[in-house]
Amino acid sequence: MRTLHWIHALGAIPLERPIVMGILNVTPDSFSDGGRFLSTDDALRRAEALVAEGADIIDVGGESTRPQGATPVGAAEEGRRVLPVIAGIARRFPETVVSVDTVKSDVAERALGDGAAIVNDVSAFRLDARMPDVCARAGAGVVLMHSRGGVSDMATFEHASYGDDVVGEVLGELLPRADAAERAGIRREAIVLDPGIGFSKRSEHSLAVLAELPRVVEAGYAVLVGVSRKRFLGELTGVREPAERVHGTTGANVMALAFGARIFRVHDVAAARHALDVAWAILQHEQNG
Ligand code: HH2
Repeated sequence: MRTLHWIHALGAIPLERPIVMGILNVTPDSFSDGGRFLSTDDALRRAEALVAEGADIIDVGGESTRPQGATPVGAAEEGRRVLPVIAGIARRFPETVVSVDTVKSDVAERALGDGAAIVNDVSAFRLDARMPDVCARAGAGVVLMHSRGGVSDMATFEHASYGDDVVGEVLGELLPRADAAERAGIRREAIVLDPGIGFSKRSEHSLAVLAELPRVVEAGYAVLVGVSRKRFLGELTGVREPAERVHGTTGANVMALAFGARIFRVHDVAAARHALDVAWAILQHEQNG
């Protein structure tokens, strides 16, 4: 059965249309927008713009996983960056769902207490054993993303070795994480799988995952993709500057939608909103017509 709603701590998001998750990095070092929204005021102004452009969810992160080898931050510093922003968004934009992009249960727990409804864990609960319990108790929605290694090397090629069946390996590592989450008490409808584009994956691995996305969708969980501005798009298009990769991002998102993804994590919300809504209308017309 296909999941029709994504259940989270404060309600449910209908998945009968593409859902756009706007990225808000409150970090000094993120690969494409690091340092731009470090103060709470700047971050809240950015959140307002993301909402105006049509974001359904705002994903607030305080620790970069940048490909050039990210610097891990402690839970106290990460909390100091993201918590005032999460509380501010929850207060000012009560209609907007907030997710926290963290691998740390302390940060997730405090974020859920301050108004976040979803925990986006790029390690799929590999790096903090308390994470499933924290999410289960809060009734949080969760994103379980495939990666290998720790925060500082998961977006590098350090662990990017695969045999012939990249998607098979990704699913082989990701599905046990979803099983463990369910065993900890997280409802199946609260779990979203993300194959982790660019995480421990060279361009050919990211392309293989996107081309075979229907196999990820067949696992029976809603699927999120995060292609926005990523390195493989730069390699395919020759666009070196990440902020200028919006057209490549759109191409990958539209294909992922056609292949069954329903949630799209992006920096450029208006472009994704428009492109995905138009592509969705065409797909629906095809199915109904
Ligand atoms: N990608 C990034 C961070 N978080 N979460 C999910 N679920 N899926 C992704 O693909 C994903 C993610 C990396 O992008 P960004 O946040 O722009 O960069 P940085 O890690 O440098 O902050």
